[in-house]
Amino acid sequence: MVFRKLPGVSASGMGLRLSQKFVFLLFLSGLVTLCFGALFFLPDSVRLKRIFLSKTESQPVTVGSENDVREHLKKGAKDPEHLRGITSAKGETSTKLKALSRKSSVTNEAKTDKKVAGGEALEDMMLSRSKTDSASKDEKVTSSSNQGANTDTSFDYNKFQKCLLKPHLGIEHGKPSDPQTLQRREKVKEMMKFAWDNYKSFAWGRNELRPLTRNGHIGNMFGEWGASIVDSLDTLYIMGLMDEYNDAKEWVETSLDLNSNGEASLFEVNIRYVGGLLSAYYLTGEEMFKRKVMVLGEKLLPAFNTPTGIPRGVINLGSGTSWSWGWASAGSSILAEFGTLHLEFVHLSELSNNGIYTEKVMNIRKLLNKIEKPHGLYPNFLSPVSGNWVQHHVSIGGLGDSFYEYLIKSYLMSDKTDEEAKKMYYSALEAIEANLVQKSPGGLTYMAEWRGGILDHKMGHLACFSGGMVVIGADDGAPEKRQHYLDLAAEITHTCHESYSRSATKLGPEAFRFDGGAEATATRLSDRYYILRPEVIESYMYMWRLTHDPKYREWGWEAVEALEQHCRVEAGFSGIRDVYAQTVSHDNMQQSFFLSETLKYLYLLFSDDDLLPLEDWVFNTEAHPLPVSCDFNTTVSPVTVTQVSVL
Ligand code: DMJ
Repeated sequence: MVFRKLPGVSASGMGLRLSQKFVFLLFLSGLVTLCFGALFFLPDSVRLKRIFLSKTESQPVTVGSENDVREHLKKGAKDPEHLRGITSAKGETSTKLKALSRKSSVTNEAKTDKKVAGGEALEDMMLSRSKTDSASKDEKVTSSSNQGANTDTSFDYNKFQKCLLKPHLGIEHGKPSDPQTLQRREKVKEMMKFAWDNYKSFAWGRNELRPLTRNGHIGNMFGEWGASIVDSLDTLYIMGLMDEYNDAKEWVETSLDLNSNGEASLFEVNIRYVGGLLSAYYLTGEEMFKRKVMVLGEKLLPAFNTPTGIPRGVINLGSGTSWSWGWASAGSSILAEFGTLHLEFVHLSELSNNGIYTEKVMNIRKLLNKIEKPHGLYPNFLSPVSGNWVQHHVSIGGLGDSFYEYLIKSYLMSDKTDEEAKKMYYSALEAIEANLVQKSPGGLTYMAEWRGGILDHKMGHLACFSGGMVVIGADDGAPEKRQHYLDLAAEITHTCHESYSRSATKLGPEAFRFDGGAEATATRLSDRYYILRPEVIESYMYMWRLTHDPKYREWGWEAVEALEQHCRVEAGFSGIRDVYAQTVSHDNMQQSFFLSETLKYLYLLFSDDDLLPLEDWVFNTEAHPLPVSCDFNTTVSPVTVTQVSVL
């Protein structure tokens, strides 16, 4: 823009007319706003961004209101003497709900006081405990970095236990009377001991075992915190491997140093460590697990500091800085990652007596509920800045999978009171059926992937969890659809079994196709590997529990035999590179999910249903059992709601 000096205009006016000055100022302020706004689009690593936006950059824009939190936390207020599911949970006012209602009259001033008081209460509580060295280290961090996350942990474990229909009764628990099934269960237990012993001998404290080279693997996804140990705690415990469990517990107590500042996937940390520690606490009542998970939960909160409150994929656990995966298009966040926090975060709120965790995940839920969905489907990539979809790729396998799983499990874990989760789940399933579910020429039902309206006729091993997902939700959909859902679940599980039985090793490939003449087989070399994944066996376990069709136990046993024959090596279990090869080549990795999921689901498959009954427990996506919500009359103080705003 060119400014002309006008006759008769003073120097102080810089020779500009009033209207020109106005336009100039407008231009300047526009420029400043533009530059500031551009900072949000810079990667977090850019120094300029850190200087200008540091911690205050992106206070999450919380979509959820206090009502949403309240609604979500609503529990079945039941006489604890009654069995879950017999007394109606709905329409009654729970203790927690009452407490939350009190909260609505709390002024902002009081909220601030409460935050401070919460911090002090936490410190008092921490100080009054006898602590191990490592515990006190962690707790100091909590006190100094307290963001108001942890307040009063008045969770009453004994009362909680009374809520369980089938409390855990030790080593004999779930023992099948049928000798063959018992023998199979013992075999799975032996596999777990073998996997564990080798991990302990060669990779103790590392994330995973490399069984061929007999050393440890750290990896960059899970922090540097002995992932296999935390992932195994509950499996060892339910199998009655008590010496091994005690070793694992001792390591967590003395060596799980949550102060280490590694970079890690928020999703992986949540499903493996938060899930693993929560389960260990709920199963055993060991307060140490609760203390650890409270510290860890708080370290995850900064990941939500984005303009929408949708967390990014990777977090530095020391600084709290977070960023998106380099491979995620346009700095987007991944549906299966930010959509797989709900179960664990609700329990973090439950144990800490602080609503902030629930608030974070309700915010995500609210955004996903509101946003327009192509054909009712949820694409896999979403911008944490704008809250819009970035690409229209939809999949029930990788990138999307556990988001759907967590919708139905949120409903089940809420003791069937979380109506919003229920509605979202069944609408999503309807859209999936309308757009993705296909029948192959050979009559196999599968879930294709969807790219902007075009179907890719491929199904990943990861998508095979969906047989289990559909069957656990079969009962709560529309009554006329019950049989249909049971059939759909059985058909998907059958297809996944076919992907195993059509290979030379009787183990399934990473992805299999239904085009170019293929029927449940991998056509690309790069899809032929098997890395000890659990999803197919997971569906067998749920199908067995809900139908008692003996074929699911037989299919599970086929998998055991194949694992023994092809994946067991001298020092542990290893994935294989090509399931179609007669002579296998091992990948030298014993994944931590093999101990937490694959072997646990097999053990449950060969146990009676009263070992972790589905009425009492919901398994997180890493197979860590979390209890179904139950009002056991805890004394609950008001939840601290720190951010309430609308997108
Ligand atoms: C596990 O870590 C979890 O099941 C996750 O949801 C996706 N897949 C792996 C195992 O395959």
